[in-house]
Amino acid sequence: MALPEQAHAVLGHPVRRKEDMRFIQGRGRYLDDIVLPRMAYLALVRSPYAHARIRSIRVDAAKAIPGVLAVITGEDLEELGLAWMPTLAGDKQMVLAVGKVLFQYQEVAAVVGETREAAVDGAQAVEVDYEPLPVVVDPFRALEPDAPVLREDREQKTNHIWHWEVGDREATEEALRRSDVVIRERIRFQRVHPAPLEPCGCIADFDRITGRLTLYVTSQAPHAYRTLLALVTKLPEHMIRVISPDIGGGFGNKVAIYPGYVCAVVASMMLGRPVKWVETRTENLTSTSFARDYHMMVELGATREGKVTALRVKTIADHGAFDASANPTRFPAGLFSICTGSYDFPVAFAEVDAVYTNKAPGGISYRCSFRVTEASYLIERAMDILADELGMDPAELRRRNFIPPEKFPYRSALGWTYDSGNYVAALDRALELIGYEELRREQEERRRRGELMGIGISSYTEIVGAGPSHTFDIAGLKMFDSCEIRVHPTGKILARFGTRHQGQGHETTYAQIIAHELGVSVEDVLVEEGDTDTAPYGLGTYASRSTPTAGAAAAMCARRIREKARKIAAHLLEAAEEDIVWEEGRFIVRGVPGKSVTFPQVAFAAYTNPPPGMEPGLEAVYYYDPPNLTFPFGTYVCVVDIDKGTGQVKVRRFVGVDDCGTVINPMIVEGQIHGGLTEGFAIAFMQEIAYDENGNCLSSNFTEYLIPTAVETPRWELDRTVTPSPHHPLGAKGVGESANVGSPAAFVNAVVDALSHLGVRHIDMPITPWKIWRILREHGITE
Ligand code: PCD
Repeated sequence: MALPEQAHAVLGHPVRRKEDMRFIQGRGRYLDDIVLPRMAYLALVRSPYAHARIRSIRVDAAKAIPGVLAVITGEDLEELGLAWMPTLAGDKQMVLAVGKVLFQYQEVAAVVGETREAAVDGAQAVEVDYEPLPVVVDPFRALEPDAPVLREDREQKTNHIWHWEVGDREATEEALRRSDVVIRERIRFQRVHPAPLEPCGCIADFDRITGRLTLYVTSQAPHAYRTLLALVTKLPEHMIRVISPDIGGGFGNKVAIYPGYVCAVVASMMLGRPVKWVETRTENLTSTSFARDYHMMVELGATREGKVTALRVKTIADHGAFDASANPTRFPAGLFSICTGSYDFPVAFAEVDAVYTNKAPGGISYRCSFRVTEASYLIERAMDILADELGMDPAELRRRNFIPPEKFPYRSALGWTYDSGNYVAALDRALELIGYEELRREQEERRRRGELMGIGISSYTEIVGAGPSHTFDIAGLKMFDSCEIRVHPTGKILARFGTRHQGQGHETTYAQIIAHELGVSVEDVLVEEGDTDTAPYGLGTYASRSTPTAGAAAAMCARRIREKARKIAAHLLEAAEEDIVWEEGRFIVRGVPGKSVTFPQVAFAAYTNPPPGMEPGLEAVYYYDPPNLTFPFGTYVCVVDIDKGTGQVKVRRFVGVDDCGTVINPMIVEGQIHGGLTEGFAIAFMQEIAYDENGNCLSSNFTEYLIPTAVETPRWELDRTVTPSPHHPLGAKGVGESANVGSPAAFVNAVVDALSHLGVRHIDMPITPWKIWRILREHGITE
């Protein structure tokens, strides 16, 4: 029997995305496409104030509006014990405001209507009497002893949330004292927000007869939602079914549980009808999880020859009104301790203090494995500042300090064991592609002519793929992931996972892994995710963990299937099991040419002719707990030209060399990097969730919070190196977030490089033309 053509060539090939058949034909089934019989709609009343006491809420006028079915306030939820809910960070958050509001756009009441219009009209008719309170938007001000205490619900009467530190404080201070050179800089990673095409939403469908709750929800982690809902609502977990339908982008925005979901569940239980809540773009930008907002003070020591000696970082983390980040329990500041980056630091010390302010809650990981982006930006910026201080080429400084390839597995000063890396190779390839030497010559020449051109490098290292479960959990749930494979008698396969893609292409890449392991074609494998009734338990898709965890589970599960298949093959080939070898996607008898069976033949036998005594069928499930995280890396090089008249920065070229170990699908990986670079570009030059001094959000829609279009977006020139992960069954590392993590520093380094001869050392993002124009004016370059 001839083998399917793709069988041996699936892994590492640009297999077209199976899911695109429905996506590009408008046949995706997103949350708002789902319409259930008798479905009602929910809208939220939100606070216009950033800090105010609630004197009263009057709902009569709202209830009188035709089509309004119910109005729910914080007091109603209090009776159910649901006015507050736990956050994934171990804090608690108001579902609907009780007593006071803590940020503009906070959820104050929920109105359910027959139609979306009725719900919105009802929400507008709810009358809330507010007494404004003093507002704190600056986290430094929030820490002052006389600052108003925002969270009166807490025992601790300050705005300080927690302190976290790692590393050797004394040794680091000592090393800094002894260093020839120490650079110090205050670096801010501004507040930003993911902008998925589809905002967040849900349909809660409580069936009063069966007592079952079905929650359709835009969730990156459906199983975690089910368990947490069971714990919070006290509904038995088997009576809850969470379904994540097609999701139009997640980017970390769809990990947390939002007040709207809880309100929809309560409303559905009250009314005995399905209730849909879908937020607007403004609601998304102003109230769901923001990202970053780190104020970092960095000190980096070095010898005069440019060998780094110590790194110390002190960070103030602005969490807004509630700490609603989604970090592993042991790591309140996420994986920020990867801040030593790609460099061989003998000692380091990092500390983070988290603070409440009158801003939207969160602190989530927007395309970032738990605060890796902040860490990577910090170290890549600091290395450039050091190079400037030493008068050394930034590429040369990096080269001198990289962890050398022979030192892997490498234990970092802050305690991580990096699995594998070859940083020099990625840097060299990137410099070669961009023509670095030539560009430096050109820059000198242009400077002589008074033109502004800069080259920026970022040699990032990430840490992705949490677990291992002994160190990683979210809200107590251990971080591993799973795969279940069912082989049907004709050899066709249904595979289910605990993860949930949001556009990443799992339906294709997981199929590639299984096809590779079992010698079948990609078309023969159907991948399903997102339904807690059918999928094995897993912690979901974020932090670039799917390939490192569920991807590994897919390979291990397929190998488990293959072990049973080998026994069946031995039976079919009338040979001893030891003599059966798996070669090029079929079982052959060692030393007997021509005697072989294919996987589908074995599958058929599993149901029609199993060996005597063997349990029939061919199914397996595998829970994969990774032994370590994976550490992807790469080098980005960016060339910019600055227009002296307008301050406009033009990205002339951008080269990216990424290394995510073994690549499963190069086309998908390239797409991931394009997306991440475009986001990094937007963060560097365009985006900030900003507030005025009264806590009014100044970035509540896409005319203020800018999204780059094809017109602004530079052309990305990509290449890769391949340094497999030694502990992943396929050698693969995560890649989904790499470009967002690594690129902001490349852009900023390029701009600062263009201006460094003027004495400019650092510019905080977003680097708008206005900022640059002002700098140029200060230096008398522009009128
Ligand atoms: N891959 C391959 N190879 C390798 C790796 C990887 O091929 N080596 C591929 C896979 O399979 C898939 C992808 O690629 O498909 C990705 O992967 P990963 O890295 O593993 O990751 P995941 O887990 O899957 O995912 C996640 C990510 C994240 S995290 C984010 S943000 C973003 C990214 O992903 N998001 C998104 N990307 C994306 N895309 C899209 N389209 N959409 C979206 O939403 Mo977070 O934490 O959540 O923040």
